Amino acid sequence: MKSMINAILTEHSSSCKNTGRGWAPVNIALCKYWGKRDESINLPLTDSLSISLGKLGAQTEIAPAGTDCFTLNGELLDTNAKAAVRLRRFLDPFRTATVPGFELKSQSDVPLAAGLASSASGFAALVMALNDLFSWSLTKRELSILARLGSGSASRSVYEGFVQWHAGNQSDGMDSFAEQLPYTWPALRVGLLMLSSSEKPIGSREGMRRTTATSELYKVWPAKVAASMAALKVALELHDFDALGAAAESNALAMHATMIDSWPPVLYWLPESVSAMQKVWAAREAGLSLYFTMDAGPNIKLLYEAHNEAAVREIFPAVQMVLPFSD
Ligand code: 2P0
Repeated sequence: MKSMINAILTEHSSSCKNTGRGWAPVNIALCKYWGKRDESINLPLTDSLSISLGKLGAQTEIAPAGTDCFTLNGELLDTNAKAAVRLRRFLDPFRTATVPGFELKSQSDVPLAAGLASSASGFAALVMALNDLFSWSLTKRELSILARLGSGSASRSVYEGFVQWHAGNQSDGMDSFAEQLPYTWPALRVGLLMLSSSEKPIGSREGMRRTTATSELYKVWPAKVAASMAALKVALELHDFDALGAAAESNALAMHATMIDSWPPVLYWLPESVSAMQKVWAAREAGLSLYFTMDAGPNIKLLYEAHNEAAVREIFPAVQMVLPFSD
């Protein structure tokens, strides 16, 4: 990991300011990242495609310090907390003789570890804050690669709008980065259904490991991703919402099928998740253009367009509506 970071940073001059700041959006995958070809530097087995959630994200401030001190959402992290260990490891390659530690404060708009991509916006915001602190002036592509080292999906949170993460095939990971796709969809809405905000029982890393190691169904996952990516690109090109929603929902269900096919089984759904899915399907039967996607957690993300907001709220009164293309 260190050599990869050096390869990027040797291209840029560095000087340390008093404070660095960064902000990055949450992203939701319409074609999922599930499975790694190299765990140590988060290299995925397949491409993925996401939508960033407008103003919903993470704000991070970082300053040089003698020893590390991390505050997440106003709470000081215990040194041994899982998140602290992960942050410390991520920050290790960036320490110098004059900057041995970091004081980090991060504020996230979504609950941590609830399957709402908090690590994606968190690590992307952190990399942006480091870029500001050390005045590196990194390109978006370089920021995406560094964010990926913290959390795979963070590679996509460096951008707004629709984003494709190229899996790449080099072993050094220098061709595995995300790029913004040239499409906008102002009427697109993402509806967050928070069914549980407790920490998920199996983290994504372990879930992916188990799926790739034991699921027979996972063998056809790369073909599913290829089909989903092609369908999503056509839907974006034609601005066809039903095609977009169907491709996203089908991709999410296929990912969950591979999880359920793992041994021991990985099931993130709660009874409330299934009940919400059934409501979506019933609404669709009745003619409403409403779809969903789900990640490594029980929460549901609804996909619909602005003109259907009232109808969606009638079915799901607690929905939190997000405008991915708000300005
Ligand atoms: C995604 N997920 O594409 C998929 C769908 C969850 C399900 O990216 O181990 O937190 O840090 O690379 O990025 C969650 O995985 O995993 C994720 P790591 P990450 O959004």
